[in-house]
Amino acid sequence: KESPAMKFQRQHIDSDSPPSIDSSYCNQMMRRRNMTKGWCKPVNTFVHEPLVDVQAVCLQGNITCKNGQSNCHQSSSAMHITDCRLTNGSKYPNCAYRATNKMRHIIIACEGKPYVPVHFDASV
Ligand code: DGP
Ligand code: DGP
Repeated sequence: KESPAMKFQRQHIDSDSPPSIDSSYCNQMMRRRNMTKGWCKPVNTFVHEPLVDVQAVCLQGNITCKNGQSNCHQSSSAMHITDCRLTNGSKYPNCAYRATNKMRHIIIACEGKPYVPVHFDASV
């Protein structure tokens, strides 16, 4: 079974793609990474940085998550991310996304031993 840590990597890590991306990126990646099965996941962020750099965020600034849990962490550096957002007219099973490239501090939730990323909360 897929662990929460593996699920985070599937949904949010894309280290090898270039920082600049067009709209077809989200349509392809949301499908390839299994986020368009059963429904269209409405908002999802991909991080274009090495996995170890994202894992290291679990040791950086501790903040409260949007759900009130205390296990979120904000990256000390800005990171290359792509924000994928479902378009207004999009209807399952035809999930159509808009892609926006950004340089932002990421906020992720971490859990477990080892303490690793399990959820993408926001970017600022
Ligand atoms: P807004 O930007 O106001 O439409 O809100 C979108 C919210 O989604 C914002 O709080 C950040 C959050 N968000 C961004 N990427 C992800 C993601 O990959 N997973 C989850 N669960 N939330 C995300
Ligand atoms: P995402 O939120 O897009 O990264 O999806 C990962 C899963 O994490 C999803 O099933 C929702 C769940 N989740 C939402 N908020 C939190 C949180 O604060 N902590 C943890 N551990 N999981 C969360």
